[in-house]
Amino acid sequence: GVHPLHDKWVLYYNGPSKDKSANWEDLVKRVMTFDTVEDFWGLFNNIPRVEDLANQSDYNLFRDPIFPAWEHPDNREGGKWLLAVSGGDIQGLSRMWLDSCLFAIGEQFEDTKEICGVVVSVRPRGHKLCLWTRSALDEEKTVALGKAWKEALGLGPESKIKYQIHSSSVQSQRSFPKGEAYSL
Ligand code: M7G
Repeated sequence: GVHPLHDKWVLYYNGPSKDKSANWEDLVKRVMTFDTVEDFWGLFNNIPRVEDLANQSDYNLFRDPIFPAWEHPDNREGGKWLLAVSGGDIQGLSRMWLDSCLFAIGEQFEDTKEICGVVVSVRPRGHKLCLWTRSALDEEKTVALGKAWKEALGLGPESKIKYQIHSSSVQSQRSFPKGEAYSL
């Protein structure tokens, strides 16, 4: 049988660009939309694994119709939980990317619409895994989500995650500005 998901999800990819004048948004390519568990696995098993991506690549999995940009209406009041993963641990990054995808599409979390998407960024100088959430100023919801995500990733108290508000990224035009709103 087919196992429907609660929502439609869209996978986007953006890779390294030689064209420095290119608009960031234009580099973000829609790969596929799906709304069943089976189509998720079909997609996942047929695209390059995180281990095989070129440096500077990102996969973004977002709830339709949210575009993975700070400026999108569903992200404008949101932010992201960030887990830094050491450059040498590409296997760990790959496993936690899958766990994060399943965490998002599985809708295990009771306040499920709070999750906008998940992003993996392959950066050999320091990989990043992010959970984008909708309501940055709602500390209770945001912290509860961060805890649930850490648990889904099997992270212990020694692993720290920090939360950054998208409006600071808009202001600084940087994905990872200094400072954080919350940490866990
Ligand atoms: P990144 O690849 O997320 O960070 O963003 P990193 O290179 O530090 O690993 C690189 C650049 O892409 C940013 O400095 C922005 O110029 C642009 N960029 C990334 N994101 C996620 C956005 C976004 O949501 N909106 C806009 N306008 N630019 C972005």
